[in-house]
Amino acid sequence: MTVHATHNIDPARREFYRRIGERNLAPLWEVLHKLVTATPETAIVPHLWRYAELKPHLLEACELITAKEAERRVLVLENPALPGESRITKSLFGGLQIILPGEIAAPHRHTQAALRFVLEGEGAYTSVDGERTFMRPGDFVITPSWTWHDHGNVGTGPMVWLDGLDMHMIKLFEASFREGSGSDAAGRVSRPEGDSEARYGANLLPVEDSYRRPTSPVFNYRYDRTREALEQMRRENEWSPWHGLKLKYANPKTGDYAIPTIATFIQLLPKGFKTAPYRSTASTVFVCVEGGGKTVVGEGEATRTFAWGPLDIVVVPSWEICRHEAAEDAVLFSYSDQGVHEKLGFWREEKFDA
Ligand code: 1HN
Repeated sequence: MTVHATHNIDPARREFYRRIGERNLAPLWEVLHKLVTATPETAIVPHLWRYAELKPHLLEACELITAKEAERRVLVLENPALPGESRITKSLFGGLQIILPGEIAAPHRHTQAALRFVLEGEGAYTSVDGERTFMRPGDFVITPSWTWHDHGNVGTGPMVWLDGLDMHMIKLFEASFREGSGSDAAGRVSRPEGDSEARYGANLLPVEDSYRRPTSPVFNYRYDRTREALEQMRRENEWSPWHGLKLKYANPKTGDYAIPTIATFIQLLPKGFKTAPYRSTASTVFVCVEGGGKTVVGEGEATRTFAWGPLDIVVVPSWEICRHEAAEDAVLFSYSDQGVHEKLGFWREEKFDA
C-alpha cells in the first residue's frame, strides 16, 4: 500500500519525488509514521485450528504422497492473513507432520532450528546429531540449527506432531542453508539412546564438556516429567493472575530458552481459572495439550473468542490483549519469538487488572 497522499502534495514536491526516485531515493517524511508506528502493527490475525478438522486431511495426505516423496509430510498452518507464505506468525513456521508405520523421513539439516511437540501416536523416533529419541504425546523435542535429523516410525499407528521453526527469522536475514542426506555423516547413529538425558537431564552437567551450541543439549523434554512438575507445583497455589502456573523449557547450561530463537512454555490453568488480560510483543502459538477452555483475543468490536479442546491450536498476534479461561484443568504448550525480543532488547509486555 502506498501512503503518499498525492492529492495533498504540492506539485513541486511531487516532481522532486519523481526525480529522486530515478536515483533510487525516496523522502522518509512521507513514510516515517508508517514505518515507526506508535504501537505494534501486526500483519497476522488470531486464529484457531481444530485438531478434529485437521486430522482427516493429514490422513488424506498419507494417501496422496509418501513421506519419502514429500521429504517431510507436513500440512502448513497458514495464518489466514498471509496465505501462501508458510507463516503461522510473521516470524515463525507452524505445521503438522504425520508419519506412518514403516516410513522414514530421511536425514537432512538446515540453518532453521525446529521444535516438535508431539500430538498423537507412539513408536516414532527422531534422531538429532546421531542420537535417537522415541517420542510420546506431550514430549517437546528440539532440533538445533544445522544438526542432522531424521524421523522414523517403527510403531503400529500413525504419529502426528507439531513442527515449529524459526523459519522467517532466517529468511529475513537471508541466512538459509540446507543439506540433504548425501553425506556419510547424515543420520548415522553415533550415540546411544538416552545419552544426552543422562549427561544433561539429571540436574548434573559434565565438568569436561565439549558441547558448545547455544541450543539446549537436552533434546527431548518428556511430558511425564513436565506434567509431574506442574502437578507438584499446583499444590503451592502460586498462581500468576496472567499466566496461571507457567514454566519455560530451559537450557540447563545457560538458563536460556531451549532454543535461543524460539521461546517455549508449558502452563497449567486449573478448572475455572480466568487469566487477567495480558499482551506482549511476541506473537504466540498455543496448543491445548489437555483439558478445555477458551481464549479471548482483542478489544471492543474486534474481540474474538476461540473455544479449544485437546490438540487444538490458537495463534495470538503481537500486542493483542489476550486472556484464557479454563473450563476444566487445562495444560497449554506455547511457542513464540519472545526469546529474540528479549535478547535484542525490545521485549515489552503489559499486564492488566482482572
Ligand atoms: C523440516 O525439516 C521438518 O525435519 C519439519 O521434520 C518441518 C518445515 C519447514 C522446513 C523444514 C523436519 C519443516 C522442515
